[in-house]
Amino acid sequence: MDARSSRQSKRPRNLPSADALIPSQIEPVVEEVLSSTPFIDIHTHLFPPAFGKLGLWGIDELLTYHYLEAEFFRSSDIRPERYWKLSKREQADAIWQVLFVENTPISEATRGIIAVLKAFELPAQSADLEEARSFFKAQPIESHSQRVLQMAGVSTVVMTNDPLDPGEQSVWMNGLKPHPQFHSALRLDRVLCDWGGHWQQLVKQGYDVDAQASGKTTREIRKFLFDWDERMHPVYMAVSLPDSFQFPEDAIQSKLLAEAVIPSSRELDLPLSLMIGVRRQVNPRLHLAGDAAGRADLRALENLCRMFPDNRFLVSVLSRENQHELCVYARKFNNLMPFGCWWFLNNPSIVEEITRERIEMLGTSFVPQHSDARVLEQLIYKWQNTRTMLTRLLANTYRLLSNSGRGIRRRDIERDVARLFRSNFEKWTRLNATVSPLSDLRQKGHERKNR
Ligand code: FIX
Ligand code: ZN
Repeated sequence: MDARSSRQSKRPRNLPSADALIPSQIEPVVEEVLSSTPFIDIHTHLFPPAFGKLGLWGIDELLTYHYLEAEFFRSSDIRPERYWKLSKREQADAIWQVLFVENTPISEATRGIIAVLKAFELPAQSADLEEARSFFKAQPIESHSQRVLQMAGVSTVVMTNDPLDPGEQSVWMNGLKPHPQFHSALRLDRVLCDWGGHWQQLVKQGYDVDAQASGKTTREIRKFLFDWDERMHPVYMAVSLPDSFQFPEDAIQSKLLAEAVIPSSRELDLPLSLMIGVRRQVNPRLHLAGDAAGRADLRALENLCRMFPDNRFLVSVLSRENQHELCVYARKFNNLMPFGCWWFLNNPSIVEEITRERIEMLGTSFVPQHSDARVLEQLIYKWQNTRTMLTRLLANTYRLLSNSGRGIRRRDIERDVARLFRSNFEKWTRLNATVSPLSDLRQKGHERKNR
């Protein structure tokens, strides 16, 4: 058979394959796949019940989230100093009154509270919080936390675990049974961003380090990291960095990164997560709500990716202006995995812009979102919003592809969604070896949807 007749006997090349979706099916299938695929939430500040009071949940914690506190001070005359003296319950009442009763909750964070109330069939317009309070009070935390993960469509969350946090330290030191759904991340802000304020804590833990990071210090920090790796089994090491971050530079931070953290994460085969662009405490009166964002010089990231090609970097940048550069660097360095729309970026308009840009420049080789949840039930609205936005965006992306001549099948969508929200991360971390097969998880996702 000559080449021409062989071509004629096949399906014409420019026709989509037989199982391709027709345009009107694309969006419903994308929605279905997104909702039945359990996501991995790769960065949160949540804890499982074994951490006791460190794990935040319930209506008072939801309302006193620092995102809402920042908004509260814009609409209330109460001075921060007075607010901090109130009990948690009084603070929550004040925020409810100002942001939900006296004003319409249209901001992203206030709308999130409404979505959580709705998810539990609680009133969203009452004058007080009594019904919500008694509902949460009646929930046993173990089953409640599993239910929330299920409602959020999340199989696994990654915590933020600081080995120098006094509250956490004792939990880890007393030996902890690993939780199947809460994985740890070894957070190194105190070590890397404020060595002067924390080196003595390492001394107390038995390491021979000094204030100038001289002598044996970097070797001892490596030992410290190995010991904590043994204790926590983290899925990555992490640090948040200011907009002024530079690497390399003549500073203790650079030395600790280059001689202790980066070699250890390589030897332990752990990625290093860098969250760049936070300006801590520009308004200390607002406590946790007092941090801001700044544009960073991503040449520091370029240097890290080039100088350490055998290390894997998970990277989120806080400034909107840095997002395009981050995509460009990800195209240059395959040891760089962009992730999430962090903090002030986690608003539908900005998430949409950033995610579209990433799809256009990186295909499916990034992790679109993490929740950064601090309060358990936030998982519900944050992941609901991500799924709503992604449905629109992915459906549009597939329609463009379909118009360009490549039919899109359900299994293509399933593979892409699994890659974006699971396997990119699994491949980079130890989760790879420990999670259940996606087919089992998807089945559970279907069960969730059909309940
Ligand atoms: O450094 C971080 O991990 C930040 O996400 C938080 O500290 C920040 O306060 C936050 O909650 C942002 O969403
Ligand atoms: Zn965070």
